[in-house]
Amino acid sequence: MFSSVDFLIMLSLPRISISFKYECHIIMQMQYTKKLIPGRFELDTTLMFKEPVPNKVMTGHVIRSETAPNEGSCRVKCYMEPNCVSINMGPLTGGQIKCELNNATAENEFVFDLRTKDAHTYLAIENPCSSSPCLHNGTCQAGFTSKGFRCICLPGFPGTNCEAKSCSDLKKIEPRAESGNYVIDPDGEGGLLPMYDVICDMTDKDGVGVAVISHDSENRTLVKGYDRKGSYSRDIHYTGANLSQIASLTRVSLRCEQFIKYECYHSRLLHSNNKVPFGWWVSRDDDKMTYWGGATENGKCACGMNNTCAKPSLGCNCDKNDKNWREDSGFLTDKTKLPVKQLRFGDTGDDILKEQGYHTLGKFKCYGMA
Ligand SMILES: [Ca+2]
Ligand SMILES: [Ca+2]
Repeated sequence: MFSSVDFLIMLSLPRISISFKYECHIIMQMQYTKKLIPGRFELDTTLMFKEPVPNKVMTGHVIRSETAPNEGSCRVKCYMEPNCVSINMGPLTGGQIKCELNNATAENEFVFDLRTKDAHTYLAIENPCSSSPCLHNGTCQAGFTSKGFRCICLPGFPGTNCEAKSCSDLKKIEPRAESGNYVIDPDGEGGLLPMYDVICDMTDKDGVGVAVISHDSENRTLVKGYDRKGSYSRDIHYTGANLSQIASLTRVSLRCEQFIKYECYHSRLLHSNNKVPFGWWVSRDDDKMTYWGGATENGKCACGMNNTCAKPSLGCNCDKNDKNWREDSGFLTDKTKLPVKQLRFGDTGDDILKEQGYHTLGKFKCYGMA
């Protein structure tokens, strides 16, 4: 709806737009070479000024005071100052007016900072920063990017809106951060969206800051009536994040883990005569994983690692395949494979033997800094 000019700034007073544009060019040529972070001009940024409010000024947020020949020049000065979002303009005296550049607008908590002052004018932009989108004391600058703002973040908070990469990063920078819901962005300014509502447990694992991702299959769940190998299948859906985001979290974390348990009654897990297991878990990249929690070797459960299984020649307690309730459980810890995407089981089809099992899969947790 707006025509394209060298750069575009929305003015509510069209008659001064020409001199305004001219001044912008002059100032830009002076400033262009010495800026490290590109300003509004370089990024072809738009500011939307609202209607001027006569006989008002905003107090307590002045970042700089300047003089200018007219209101349009004041707007230019605000445009050139990345933190400026509103202006107090004084009366014309000696051919100049005073322009106070403010880093806030009279909204939300600052609404009472707008005071009456005769012969002055308050002028504010449509301010996307008034909702404080930048986390962790990052500075919000209006008029940048397609969202209408950008965040200048403190070190250690690389996300687009100054999110931390992980709960451990957050805890390191803010040691007093408490357990609760946080937004983290494991790949920082990279293309993956932040993960919302991640629980950071700030007391587990000696208080290093543990990211906890929930899923829809945490309850102990019956497996019955599925005899063929892997004929029982349960997809795992994680809360608040997709598998790409979780994979990114595993890469920035030192350790990740997920508890897995199979309780069995005459239901084999990993052992079979032709080496194809009855049950397995599927990695995030769709690999069929044939070891169980607490083990690292294919065909083994935790008891198989230290030769304590119910039948010592087999790798899992459940592989004894008898009329006793048994269980195999432990933590999966290969962060290049986790989290568990799917669970598969079998050998629960014989009604006379009362074959059955229960699976339990814990929340996915990552902590430490890789
Ligand atoms: Ca990101
Ligand atoms: Ca059986």
